Amino acid sequence: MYTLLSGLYKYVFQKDEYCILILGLDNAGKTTFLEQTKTKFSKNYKGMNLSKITTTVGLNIGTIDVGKARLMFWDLGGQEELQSLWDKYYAESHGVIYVIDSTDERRLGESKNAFEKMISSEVLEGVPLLVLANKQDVENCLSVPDIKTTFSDCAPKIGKRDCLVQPCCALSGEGVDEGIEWMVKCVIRNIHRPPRQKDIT
Ligand SMILES: Nc1nc2c(ncn2[C@@H]2O[C@H](COP(=O)(O)OP(=O)(O)OP(=O)(O)O)[C@@H](O)[C@H]2O)c(=O)[nH]1
Ligand SMILES: [Mg+2]
Repeated sequence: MYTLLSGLYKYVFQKDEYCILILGLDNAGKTTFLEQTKTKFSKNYKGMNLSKITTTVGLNIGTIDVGKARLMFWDLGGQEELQSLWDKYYAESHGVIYVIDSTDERRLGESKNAFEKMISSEVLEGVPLLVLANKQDVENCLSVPDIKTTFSDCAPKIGKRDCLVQPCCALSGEGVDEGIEWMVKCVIRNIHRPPRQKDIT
């Protein structure tokens, strides 16, 4: 009877945990996106003032529950010297959210290079990629087709991975729910796929 009840309890309440990395150049809006996500998806979370967010030097973490999935976010600093730390987290991650500042055409090539380097890592093979075209509230910003054109030569490296380019405004929250729901769907589906290369010993 105890086993039956504990099994039932686990079935109803136990969450499957997934680690999601939030990457992108400095000033892209990663920490703002994380705070907005926590505010939207956690009932009792009293969000911080988004305008008070400053550049990330280490990492920020956050957890949300979406249905039976628990997403644990690692938001890493995007400054050039901090990008060398990104790959230390790849092996643990089930998904990557890559944030782009759509108002910064000048640094779009730099952002593409950092993205390309990241997806070239074998450890991330098969991991879903959510690319956020952030700051869509700003007039004359780059559109999703503009960004897709610049990133188009990454397609062979993306390969068969799930990949979505989602327009978003981390400040207002627009596009955040769509992005998170897509990621949840992908990581759950991925769990039922054959193991990634790194898992084969
Ligand atoms: N207009 C606009 N500004 C945004 C948006 N999202 C973030 N910002 C602003 O962009 C700046 C950088 O945001 P952060 O969240 O600190 O960026 P980050 O990617 O975490 O930067 P690092 O921690 O340095 O890697 C801040 O001034 C934010 O208010 C957005 O959707 N629209
Ligand atoms: Mg930050």
